[in-house]
Amino acid sequence: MIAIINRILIVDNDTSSVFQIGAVSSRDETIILHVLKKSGCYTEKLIMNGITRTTKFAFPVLVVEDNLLMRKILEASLMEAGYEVVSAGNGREALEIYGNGYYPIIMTDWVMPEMDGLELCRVIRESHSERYTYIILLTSQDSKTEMIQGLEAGADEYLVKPVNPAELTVRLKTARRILDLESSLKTSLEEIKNLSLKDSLTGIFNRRYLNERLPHEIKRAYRYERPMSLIMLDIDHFKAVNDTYGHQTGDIVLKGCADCITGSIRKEIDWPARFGGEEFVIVLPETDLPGAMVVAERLRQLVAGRATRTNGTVIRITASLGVASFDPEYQREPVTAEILAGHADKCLYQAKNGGRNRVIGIQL
Ligand code: GH3
Ligand code: MG
Ligand code: MG
Ligand code: MG
Repeated sequence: MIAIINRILIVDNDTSSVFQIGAVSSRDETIILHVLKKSGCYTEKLIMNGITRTTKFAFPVLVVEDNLLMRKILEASLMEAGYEVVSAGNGREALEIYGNGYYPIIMTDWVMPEMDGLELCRVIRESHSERYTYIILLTSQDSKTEMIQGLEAGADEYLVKPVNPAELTVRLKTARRILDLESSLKTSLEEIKNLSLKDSLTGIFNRRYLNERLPHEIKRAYRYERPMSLIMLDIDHFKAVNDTYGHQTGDIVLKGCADCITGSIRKEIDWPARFGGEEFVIVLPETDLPGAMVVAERLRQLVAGRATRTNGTVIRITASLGVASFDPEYQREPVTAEILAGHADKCLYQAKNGGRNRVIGIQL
């Protein structure tokens, strides 16, 4: 396949390699990220205004072998194939190296002093590390019993010594294929998990996430003896918005309100969630009542000040807010997620009864 993107020619018909092409263009400069995955290395090309910068990344392999000569031969074959090699003389040394960085592929000898290959396999599998490590076990005998023992210990593959360089290359290709599959599966699972914790209309966290995370946030406040607050926001007379303009327009207004909340809080620290219907919760770690009241009042003004324009009409809404705060240092009764949310809800109810479009707060 030949494609021309902004006068830069990309040729992609090499069946032995996988191309990943990402192109971003701006007005008068062209940036093309061109990643080529070969057997042992990644090549990244950044092309900007006709100037090409190429960066080569080698794929790391941890080689564990006590025999120096064997180790040197393996290292040479792997480097020849384009891999970056880090070596260890036994299982214990390998674990130290493994503990300081992620190695997607480990190629280990079986018989070694201090810790042998089987034990190394077991320890790595028991560590339940977040990312998968593909383990190739090197054996000196081609016996079924040894092979089964190795695979049972957690190895993915075994190679009989002396290792044939061509076989080594194809085994590593298999390892890369499995690792690629594992990583794309993980990405998909993360995406699914994210989707299950986010509200589809507003894009912010849902009630399920709130229920899961709020108790942890409270525990954290107790552990570090830091104040914490929770705001509950409910749009005033929202039923009337739906009744007057239709449910679809109501959805647009709701989404706008969520955006308004997200845009007005401290990113990475505070987090909002859709509690249900037209109610939102904002969790404010490290925030005492006066601080939370400032945030809530600013939010009230922002919601009241914004206008949604659809089909030639301008829709304005207001919201009522309840705030509940606690400080572990002065807290007599232990606070739970239900207690904190319950108090914020009571304040919200008072704000509604007091005429709406207002903030009421309580120190627990
Ligand atoms: P109040 O000031 O007392 O809170 O009055 P309200 O009308 O906002 O409260 P009420 O609980 O009577 O009505 C809430 C409305 O929110 C009714 C429901 O149809 C609407 N609503 C809930 N979820 C959604 C949604 O996802 N989209 C839209 N468009 N409306 C929703
Ligand atoms: Mg050995
Ligand atoms: Mg309401
Ligand atoms: Mg409501």
